[in-house]
Amino acid sequence: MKQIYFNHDGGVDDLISLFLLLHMDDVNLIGVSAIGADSYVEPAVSASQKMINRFSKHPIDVAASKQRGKNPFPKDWRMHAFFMDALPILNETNKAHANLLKQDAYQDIIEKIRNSPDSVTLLFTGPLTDLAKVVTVDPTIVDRVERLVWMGGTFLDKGNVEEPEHDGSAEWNAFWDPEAVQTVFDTNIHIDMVALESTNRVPLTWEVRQAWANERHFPGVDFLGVSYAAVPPLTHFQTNSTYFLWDVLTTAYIGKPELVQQHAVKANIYTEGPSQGQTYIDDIHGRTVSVVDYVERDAFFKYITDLAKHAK
Ligand code: AGV
Ligand code: CA
Repeated sequence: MKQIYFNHDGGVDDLISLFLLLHMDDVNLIGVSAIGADSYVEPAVSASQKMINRFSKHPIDVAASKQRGKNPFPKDWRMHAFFMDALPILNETNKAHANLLKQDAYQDIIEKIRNSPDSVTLLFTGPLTDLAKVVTVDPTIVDRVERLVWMGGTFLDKGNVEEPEHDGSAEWNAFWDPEAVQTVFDTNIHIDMVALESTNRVPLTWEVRQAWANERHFPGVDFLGVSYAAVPPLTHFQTNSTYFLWDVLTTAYIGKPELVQQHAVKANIYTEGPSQGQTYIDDIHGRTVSVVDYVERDAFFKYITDLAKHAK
């Protein structure tokens, strides 16, 4: 059993990641927290609780983060968490399995890692702000961390940030809080970075929507289709709002690592100026990260759709 702690930021693919994690056989989900980065924190936390109440076999409490980033996400994207929180499938009457914790997310992460008998894999599908706080408050915690699996960063020329005063080279989770990435890079935690190199291979397309529609008699597949109906697909060409299955790929990598390929690089990050949030190769001062740079696209979509079919 893999011991997983999941920290996310409330987007559609973050919440679908939680849904899929709850249906993986060899995963023991020891904790969940949400940060109001690509979402507002209240609906992100509330939807997480409802997801656990609806689909988890055992209780898991949820912590909210009070941390703030440097470069805010567009409001339109942050609104998706309200849509997810309102979905009927998450609002049936269920046993209350997931309490809202009083402590801040970083305190919950420290406590859950400390109390785990085995070392813990950290799954982060938003900015690294809470983890940076964890390692700053308690630097010895890294000895109990198996590794970090993070959706973030890219070494491609083009990232996915299109904002005034920025050159477009960064990925959003890194851009929201570049200093946090630097703080985490400065530890010796093993990092698997699910970068845009691999997530660019899994856009939401009409073909994917249609495949889910065709199998909507499975409640879990219908849930995928309804959730992703909130976001724009790739039709003719990629735009700033085209949606990819960024976090779902990152989560699928936990459950089925054979889906991807990766290679090691020495990485660094710019924390200031027009390239802030850009991760870059730095053979002299960089730290080693394993970049997930390829995914078997069809096998990936089959894997997540099959997992969703297990939902009851
Ligand atoms: O950069 C990808 C990250 C992922 O964690 N997020 C969305 C995923 O949850 C930010 C993001 C980039 N482009 C977006 C994003 C878009 N077009 N819509 C919403 N979020
Ligand atoms: Ca996210």
